[in-house]
Amino acid sequence: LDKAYSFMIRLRIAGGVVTPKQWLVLDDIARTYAGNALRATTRQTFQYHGVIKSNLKRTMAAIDAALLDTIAACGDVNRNVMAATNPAQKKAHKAAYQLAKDISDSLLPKTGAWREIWLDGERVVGGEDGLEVEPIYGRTYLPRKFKTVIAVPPSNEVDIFAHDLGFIAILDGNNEVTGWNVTVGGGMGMTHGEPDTFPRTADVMGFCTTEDAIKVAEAVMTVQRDWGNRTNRKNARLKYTIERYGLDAFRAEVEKRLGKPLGEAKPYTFTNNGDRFGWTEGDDGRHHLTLYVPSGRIKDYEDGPQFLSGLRRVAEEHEGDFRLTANQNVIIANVPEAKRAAIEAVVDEYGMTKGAGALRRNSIACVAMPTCGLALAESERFLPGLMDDLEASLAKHGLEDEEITIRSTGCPNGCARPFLAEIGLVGRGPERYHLYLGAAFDGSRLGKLYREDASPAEVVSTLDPLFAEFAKAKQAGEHFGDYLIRAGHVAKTTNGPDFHER
Ligand code: SRM
Ligand code: SF4
Repeated sequence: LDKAYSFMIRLRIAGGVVTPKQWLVLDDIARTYAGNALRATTRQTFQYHGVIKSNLKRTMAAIDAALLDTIAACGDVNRNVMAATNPAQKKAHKAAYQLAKDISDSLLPKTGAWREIWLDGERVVGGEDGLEVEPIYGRTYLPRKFKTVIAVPPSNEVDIFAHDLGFIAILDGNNEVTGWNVTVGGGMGMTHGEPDTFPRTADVMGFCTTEDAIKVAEAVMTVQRDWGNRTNRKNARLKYTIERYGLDAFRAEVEKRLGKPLGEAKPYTFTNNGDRFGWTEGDDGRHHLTLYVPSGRIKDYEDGPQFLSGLRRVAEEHEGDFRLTANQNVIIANVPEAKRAAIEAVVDEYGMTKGAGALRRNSIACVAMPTCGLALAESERFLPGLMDDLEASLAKHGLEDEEITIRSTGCPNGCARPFLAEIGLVGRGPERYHLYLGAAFDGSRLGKLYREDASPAEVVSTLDPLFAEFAKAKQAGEHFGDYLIRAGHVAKTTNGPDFHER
């Protein structure tokens, strides 16, 4: 008898756009092989948990039948490419989504191994020594994972500064994209007690046209392929390469490979890194409904929202599409006026949530226990209870409507991008969290370690007096993270190397 191994499967869904037809297949897979749950991730895709080994091939075949795959969802390659979801900015979203798809396709490993292994495809024929040679990745792929995102201001919902490579849409007065600012060298992961490892916000490196964007992506990735550290995985992400060589040298090499200089970066403004909830109307008259899905866990909750069944019902009659957001939420997008009431009725019937309190609306928790082997503490199962207590504390100080970002992870790998939340909680051990404060509400600045190894109760008792003070002293429009810096509670982090300085 073989052991009862079970697996996590992660899909590749560039830009997080899923058709109703695909949704129904993904739902079937969840019901048949994956414990009746779909997990929307912080990279706009889905994971299945608990797929037993003997069902792996069947699950992959079903994924393939939905015209989806899991290629490059993991590994030292360009991962799922994210794009801004705002369907209300139709033209800009279309351009961002197109670029995400094009980059995803062009940086995708060309190997046929996935089909060979999972779908009994034709045997992969390699070079002289039988090994396949990838046109971009070569024989040794990248030194480490590589992540690309596309943002459309004013929303920074994709957290552009958290990723290796980013493109910020530069819009003209008609909301048309005139080109892209290029960002490089962001990343979240670090190791506790190892100050040589740190999260870092990306630098804005220059500007390019849509025509050049794929070549720019290729150039950035291949410089990292050739310059990245291959002897120490903890120092291998692009953020460390840029720290080692300097941005100027990195840009010069990218321009050399591109065959032309990048343009001067153009002005842009971000306002927030969360989602919009409830209904919005697009510039083409279509309607879009963002649902709040706690930690992206789409299932039928006992005595709670019936997300799995409800979204299945929506998919059965929906003519538009679904969009997964980088904050683990789901948008029922492109609903014609005539269908809006019917969708609304299904959402209500199944108790799906069109919003939540201000803190919850701005929350993300990574999976952590029980499935993540790297978790040092709870996260997805811990954050809701903590938020109950924090919401009570905020209400006590009249701050219940204050938009404050909060994110938790079970370890410092940073899968919920906690260092870019105004309240960041990072697991240290059972019931112990480092508390990071002072990040920017628009996702442009990292927080700082404020309190070490706090229990959940200590997190609340630490934040309560800060909320009280903030309620009294905040200036008009001032966010919590900015206030804490102005009041001298935490020092400002400027980039990454100064992240550990207190
Ligand atoms: Fe992550 C590893 C879950 C987004 C940084 N991440 C893992 C693994 C696969 C654990 C493992 O290697 O054994 C986790 C699986 C847990 C489980 O039980 O499902 C895991 N990461 C997730 C997800 C599901 C979190 C979520 O709750 O939504 C996200 C899936 C992304 C996707 O769909 O592709 C997820 N991970 C992220 C992000 C955020 C992002 O990409 O926007 C980050 C920080 C950004 C970055 O990469 O810098 C992130 N995950 C990591 C790292 C640390 C990387 C580093 O540079 O140090 C690891 C560990 C590693 O790579 O060695 C990791
Ligand atoms: Fe696991 Fe750590 Fe990522 Fe959370 S942050 S999912 S605990 S690897």
